[in-house]
Amino acid sequence: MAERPLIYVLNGPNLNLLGQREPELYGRATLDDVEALCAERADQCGVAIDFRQTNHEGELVTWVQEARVMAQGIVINPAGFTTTSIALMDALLACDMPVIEVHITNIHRREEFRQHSYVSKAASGVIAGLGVTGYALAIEALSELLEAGE
Ligand code: CA2
Repeated sequence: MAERPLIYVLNGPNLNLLGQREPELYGRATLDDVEALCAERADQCGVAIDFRQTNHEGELVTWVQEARVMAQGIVINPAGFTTTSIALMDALLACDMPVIEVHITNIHRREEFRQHSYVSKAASGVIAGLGVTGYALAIEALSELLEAGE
């Protein structure tokens, strides 16, 4: 049987707190729940995932560089690095593969400082405001892009 395409699902700072604080904004699902949701959708779509979270910008950049050689696509919620990290944008721009940016909340309805994303410059698509379902949708979209050879 052919090996399944590998998608890195990367999460930025403070997302380890999901489900523990601010449920009115981010919902009640924990990051473990999100990983299970992603694994289930990946299975249905015939892809494999490597799911990770870090609070460190350099580690996230290193993982993106790793994905460049190990994976066929990236789903990323850059969290607080969305609006600040040129290093993350540069690492993603160096990846010749589809990248989908996910935000649990609709960043465009929130404070102005959340609305500019460096990461979007390197993304094939952006999903925001659909809660953690956005992760599953991103995996589905990415698997379709890979199938179509894009
Ligand atoms: O909506 C999103 O997914 C965000 O990427 C989440 C980031 C925020 O900085 C972005 O503007 C939008 C924050 C992640 C922090 O997650 C927490 C979860 C629960 C409790 C506290 C923080």
